[in-house]
Amino acid sequence: MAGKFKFTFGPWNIQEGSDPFGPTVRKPIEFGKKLTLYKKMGFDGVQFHDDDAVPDMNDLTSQQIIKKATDLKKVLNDHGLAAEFVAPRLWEDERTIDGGYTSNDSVCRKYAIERSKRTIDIANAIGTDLVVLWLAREGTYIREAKDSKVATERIVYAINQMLEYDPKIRVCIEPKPNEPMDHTYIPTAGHAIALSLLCVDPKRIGVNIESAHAILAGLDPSDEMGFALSFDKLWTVHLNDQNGLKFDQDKTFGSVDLRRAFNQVRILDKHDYGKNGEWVGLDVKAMRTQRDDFATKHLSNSREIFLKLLEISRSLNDEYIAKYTEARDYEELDLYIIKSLLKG
Ligand code: XLS
Ligand code: MG
Repeated sequence: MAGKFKFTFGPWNIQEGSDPFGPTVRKPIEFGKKLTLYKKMGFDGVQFHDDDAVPDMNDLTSQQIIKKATDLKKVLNDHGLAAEFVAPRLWEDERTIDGGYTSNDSVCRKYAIERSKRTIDIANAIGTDLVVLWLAREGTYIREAKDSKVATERIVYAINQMLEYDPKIRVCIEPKPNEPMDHTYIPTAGHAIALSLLCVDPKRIGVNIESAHAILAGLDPSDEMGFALSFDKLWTVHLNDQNGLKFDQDKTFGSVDLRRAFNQVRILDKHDYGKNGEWVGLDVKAMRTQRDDFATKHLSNSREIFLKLLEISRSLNDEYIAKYTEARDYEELDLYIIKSLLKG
């Protein structure tokens, strides 16, 4: 019997609806209020960017950052919530305009590494050993601007600095092929795992598969998950959905392609994802049209859809599946899966 899944999301998943073409359309919800919503919606863990945990951290000393993060840990405890991971937000500062670890400016690269060390301090203070790296601007708009071999070496160097800074910290790469960049250097799970082999302690590097990011790379998210699982490197997931090759939509899980969502749930369940404490993260965004009073439904609905698909997956008759695959009758298998999804 597969384990019971536990769910997380980040405070950025409840947002005010701004997009590149228009301002916010909903009132901000303060962080403390967001924390009260987690348990009500069936979520037990919180994912953080470093400055979600400690706002304005660039204006604080390391000691002040640790103190604020330690205070946050008490607040999380009061709400019965655990911190899943912390991710350095390396895409908003003026020193990361050209990327963080791969910037062409050595002063900016140094900033990115120092900032990542503060992220590790925050992770330790709020009780998690996991740091997620979404390598947002580690790429180029034009090929000639950066050298991809040097860029890869610079990412390895930065990760090594983090691994050496803290011998217990684990680093989890969240691949994405594009946006905000034209192309990024670590677009898939395969790239992330290959990169880990160049680092000083490959065992402490894993992968966070985000459904939409895999789809943008032209891949099936469940295959990306299976690949990472076969290396024991699937340490967290960011489930959502994506309608074709366009900007990163972060749609409600299963809302575009139910079968694709089903296969993600199935591969996780089949291989006991969660047995080492891994969480199911839902990196989803409310539609801009959603009113203030129901702007969290994308989260509770995504969780509900996950659990419904789990039920369907567990109800499948393995004998039928074995029979159809042995006979190489994939048409019949296809129909069986479609009918099961329709019934569910
Ligand atoms: C962006 C990512 C980002 C990371 C955490 O697509 O979802 O928010 O998950 O840094
Ligand atoms: Mg994500």
